[in-house]
Amino acid sequence: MTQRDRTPKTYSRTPKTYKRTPKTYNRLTHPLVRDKKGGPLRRATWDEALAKAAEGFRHARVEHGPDAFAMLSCARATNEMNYVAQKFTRVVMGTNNVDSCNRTCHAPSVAGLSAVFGSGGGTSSYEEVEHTDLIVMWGSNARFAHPIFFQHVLKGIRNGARMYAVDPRRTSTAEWAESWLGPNVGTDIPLAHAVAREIIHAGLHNAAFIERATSGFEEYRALVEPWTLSLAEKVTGVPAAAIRDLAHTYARAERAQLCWTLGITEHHNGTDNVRALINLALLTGHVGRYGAGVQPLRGQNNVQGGGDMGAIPNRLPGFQDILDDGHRAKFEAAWDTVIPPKYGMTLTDMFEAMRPTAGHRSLRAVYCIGENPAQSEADSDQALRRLAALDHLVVQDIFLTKTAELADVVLPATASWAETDGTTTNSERRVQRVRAALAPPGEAREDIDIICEIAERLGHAWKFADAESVWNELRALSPDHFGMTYDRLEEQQGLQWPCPDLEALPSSFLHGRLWDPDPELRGPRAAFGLVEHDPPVDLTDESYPLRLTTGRRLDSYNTGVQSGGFASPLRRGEYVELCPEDAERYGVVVGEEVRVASRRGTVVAPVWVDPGLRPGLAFMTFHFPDEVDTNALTIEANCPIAGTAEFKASAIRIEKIDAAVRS
Ligand SMILES: Nc1nc2c(c(=O)[nH]1)N[C@H]1C(S)=C(S)[C@@H](COP(=O)(O)OP(=O)(O)OC[C@H]3O[C@@H](n4cnc5c(=O)[nH]c(N)nc54)[C@H](O)[C@@H]3O)O[C@H]1N2
Ligand SMILES: Nc1nc2c(c(=O)[nH]1)N[C@H]1C(S)=C(S)[C@@H](COP(=O)(O)OP(=O)(O)OC[C@H]3O[C@@H](n4cnc5c(=O)[nH]c(N)nc54)[C@H](O)[C@@H]3O)O[C@H]1N2
Ligand SMILES: [Mo]
Repeated sequence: MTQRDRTPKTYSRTPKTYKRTPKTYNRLTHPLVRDKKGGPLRRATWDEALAKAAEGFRHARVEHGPDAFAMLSCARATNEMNYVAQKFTRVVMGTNNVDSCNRTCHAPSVAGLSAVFGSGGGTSSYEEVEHTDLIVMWGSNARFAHPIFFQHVLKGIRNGARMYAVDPRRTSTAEWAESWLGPNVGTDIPLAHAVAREIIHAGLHNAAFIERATSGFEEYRALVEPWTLSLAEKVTGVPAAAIRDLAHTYARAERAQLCWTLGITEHHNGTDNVRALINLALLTGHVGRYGAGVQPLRGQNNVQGGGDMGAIPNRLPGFQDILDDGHRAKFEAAWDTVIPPKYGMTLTDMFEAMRPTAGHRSLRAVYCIGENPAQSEADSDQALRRLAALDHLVVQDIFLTKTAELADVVLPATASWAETDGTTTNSERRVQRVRAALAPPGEAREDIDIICEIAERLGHAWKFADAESVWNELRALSPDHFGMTYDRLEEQQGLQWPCPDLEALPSSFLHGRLWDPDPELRGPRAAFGLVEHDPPVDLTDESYPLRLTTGRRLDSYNTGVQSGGFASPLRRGEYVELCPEDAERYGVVVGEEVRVASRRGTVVAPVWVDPGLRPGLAFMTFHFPDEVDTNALTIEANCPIAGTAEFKASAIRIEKIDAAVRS
């Protein structure tokens, strides 16, 4: 293992000094309303809560126009619920302002893949990593964050595949890799460009594929030419020999899977990072064949499906462009409405439009279904202030989140998992059925029913007998989903899109067309992305000398609402993780509380020591924001193409808390 000279990982037990008690979340069992801003939330009947929710939305639309409204749709809920949520936004409220947490994670993957291949899905299936020769996990800790996918990876390794990991931290995933490359945070473009240059100089690129199926190769060759192995070593910190080895191994592999996640996307230039990786697949022809492909592993159980259902500001259901007159006309006829011929606001735009100081606070009313932006947005203090300043905030959730605590109306929903019928779509584009097995707690109601009740109060009586009738409305409007009836989904244990045919089974991988000898059937060329290195926005300096990167642990989930509330022997709570050298340098020990400061905020967190980190690099999760609000530290520097924030790169300092001051 390259860069593996560091001492092996040791996990000490949770130190006794960790005294913070977990906040407990109980399921929401009845609606809540707030009579006036600043007042308390009180119990209400469904009728009262729904009427108040609807009246606030009506008021915003009448007083400030359709774009004063925005919907945050739930990436954990079903496809059917996401379809209804975007329909509510477009038909009832007359705007395309609908988005979800896809914006905070894989929007750059969707933007990058769409720009190159015309569609935003990962190109391969899970089973293909079992039948490939090389798996590269780039900026992805799948062992922790995608344990089911990782089972397929392990099977692939058992079948003889090699695995490489590219991550600044020697993660649990890297432990399984044959080779670990540890670049400095935010240097993936130089690393990818150096890999490309080495492949070209060694004559290992796939000239026939490049000639037939791609465009922009000569410009790309010129762009990567300065990135020699030694320059790349200097910028990325990865030894030249390891870069050379990755280049040769990737180019020589018969079939290779390039998988990435947030280590690539959560940067101010996330889409450029994605393009830099796709370039490598184009250069070697590792795409459009069984076992070879590019795969962003999506985050939430249905974040792929939410986007496919049109719960994004630029696409109608079935990934159909809103700016296309023909697509709009089809939906306008089906829904008897007029769809604004412009893209709506992304989640990032929404927070900008909420700014109370902006003079024209253009966004006034938000319907937030199953998202917790008060704790998941970068620079969370700012996000909280903006949410609190809205005229009307309706939160529909299964728990009373920090976001719900700010709401004017709180609506208790059923959980998509085990309490709801419908479908969800995973990272390999596979649509699968979910079924209600448990009764909802208290008065909680299904997400779809609640949205339809509000729609009805605003003059749109939609009659959906069940989830299947929503799905059939979608199927009639989305050619990619037309062939997936509930009966077939049941029979086949799920189907992958595109599935336009009621009989034929869909292909497990995308873009096989690129290999077709017939230029007509081959379709548009895949373009190399001419992207340049651009280091993180939040620079380290004398005052903020440490690079903080944030991410996940196996035992907890996102803002912790669904995983953090119970005391479990597994629960470690939040720490600021440092390498042994830095712990020694700052004179701090495991369990000792320290002040962690960035240019945006300060938190107090106990120290953890992880030899998988290197000097100058610190790590925190965002799983326990009620105890340590990590996002008070992160920077809201967004990718201009996808709107994703640079959660992966903040500059911080660690301060010892003087024992005398503390007591
Ligand atoms: N257990 C668990 N599983 C989850 C979740 C959870 O909260 N808990 N959340 C789900 C969600 S929403 C998502 S989006 C996925 C996310 O899944 P992942 O993206 O795998 O998770 P992260 O830990 O956020 O980030 C992955 C890695 O990026 C690395 N990284 C940081 N900066 C850089 C960089 O500049 N370059 C490179 N190459 N790597 C870098 C980090 O060290 C980290 O190991 O996980 C999903 N699965
Ligand atoms: N520092 C830092 N911050 C990050 C990230 C990072 O890596 N570092 N990652 C970002 C990423 S990738 C993501 S995806 C976001 C996640 O950000 P959010 O989506 O805001 O956070 P979650 O904790 O996943 O919130 C999920 C909510 O959905 C509710 N819910 C679950 N199921 C249902 C259902 O069926 N119906 C309804 N109505 N509600 C339901 C839960 O109760 C919970 O309140 O965080 C982002 N923030
Ligand atoms: Mo995510």
